Amino acid sequence: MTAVHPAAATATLGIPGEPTGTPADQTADDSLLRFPSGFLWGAATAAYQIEGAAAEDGRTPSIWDTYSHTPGRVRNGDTGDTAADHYHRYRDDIALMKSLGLQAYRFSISWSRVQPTGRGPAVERGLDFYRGLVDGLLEAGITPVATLYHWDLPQELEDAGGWPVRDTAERFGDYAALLADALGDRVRLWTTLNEPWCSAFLGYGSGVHAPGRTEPASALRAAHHLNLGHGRAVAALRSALPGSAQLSVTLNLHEVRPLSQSLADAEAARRIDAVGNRIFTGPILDGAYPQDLLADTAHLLNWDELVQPGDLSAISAPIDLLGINYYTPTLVSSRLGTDGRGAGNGAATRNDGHGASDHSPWPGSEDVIFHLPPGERTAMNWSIDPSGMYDLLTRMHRDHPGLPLLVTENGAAFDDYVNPEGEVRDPERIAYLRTHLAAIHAAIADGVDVRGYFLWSLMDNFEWAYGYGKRFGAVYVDYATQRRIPKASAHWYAEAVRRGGVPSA
Ligand code: IFM
Repeated sequence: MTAVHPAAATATLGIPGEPTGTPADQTADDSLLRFPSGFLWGAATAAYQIEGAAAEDGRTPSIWDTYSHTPGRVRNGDTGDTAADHYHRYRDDIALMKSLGLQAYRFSISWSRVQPTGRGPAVERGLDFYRGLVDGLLEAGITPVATLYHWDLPQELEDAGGWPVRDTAERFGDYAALLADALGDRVRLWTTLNEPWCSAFLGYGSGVHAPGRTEPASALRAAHHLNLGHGRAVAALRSALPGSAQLSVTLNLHEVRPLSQSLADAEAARRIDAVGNRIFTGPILDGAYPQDLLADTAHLLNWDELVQPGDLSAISAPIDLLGINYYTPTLVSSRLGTDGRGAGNGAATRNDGHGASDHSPWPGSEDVIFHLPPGERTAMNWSIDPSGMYDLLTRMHRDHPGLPLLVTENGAAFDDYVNPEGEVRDPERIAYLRTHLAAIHAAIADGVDVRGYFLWSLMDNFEWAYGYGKRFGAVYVDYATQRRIPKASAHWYAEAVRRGGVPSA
């Protein structure tokens, strides 16, 4: 068992515990929606999106290095080679977080930086970067939240078959053990995977993410091996970390809504819920793949061969928190059994909001049509609907009572710019954050156990296939100079953190 590092022992770790008080208790100021004390207020980033230093200190390429360097894959030919240069500027970035009063920072670890090629011993220089980052956070009084995997598989592991092959899950377990050893004395809150749906279905289904493969069966196989990798990582972390460590996985759960009350549209929603959500919550939280998912995809692969004895008990090892990323709801209808309408309550689209491709990221459910709901959208063309946050949180609480939830990502891209006064005014983002936090507050008031909120993102960064064109940050990054300019939303969020709540209107 790892001993506790002195910096961690003395720091206020802000580990999400039982919230004390409920929003309803705290009505001293009616204009403020006050969150329970102990609610953790943070911001999130991911390694490939901000670090840069792609070839420094022994780091080897990940699938995202390969993908972004492949012409035509990423808008404008952007790559993560330099990104926001966080690898060299992390001390300043910590000071910035401290100045904003952030209580927690969720970051991811680049696998190929700490274990080049994905196998064998760790590289100390790579680990030293994360040790320095975590120590700096602890010294600043900011709780570090480490995500082991945010989509950047070492290229050598992809060359050996990637997530569709079982060995990758075993390698992930080894990698987790190595990190528990290196950082387990100072990081208490761990997330195994970020959004495995994207890794499996955008990476191996529609191909709009690295490694860019378009193989429906491989996408399903990848999903199972990501689940298994999560289970292996939980086992490795549990056996090495102090009992106070808290383990989680982060899912981008889809708040799926049928376009109409028709049976066909309800069936479309069921299918997307199965292959978008329950393919992960089923095995991880309930110890089984849903029967309807198995039936929907039986023509694509033999699940009995894929899922080996012992897999489901490994995958369903208890976790302490479930991380949920929510941005926008998913509105669907069925091509079958309808009148072939295109518009209805919103324009029908091949694009489900995850990037256009001739290949579906929904294996077995290619007949589902996606719709853009009317109303306001972000720069990603994602509809703005905080009711989706409320509905998703209450559903997860209903389906998995007793499991604390953490909103590990939420935020919006807008077309931000620096005005002549040198400021970035982003009232749309402030409205987005306020209404989504109000939705979380309402869920808590209705009994949902939500322990914290991580704004996506701390700063502008490499938005995957969209490159640097989409800005999700609360802090603006001028990529030419790497100057950081807190947007109006950063100041607004700092005030929310300071007051422990958001204005009611
Ligand atoms: O930037 C991404 C992040 O890497 C994962 N969740 C969604 C964000 C916005 O698209």
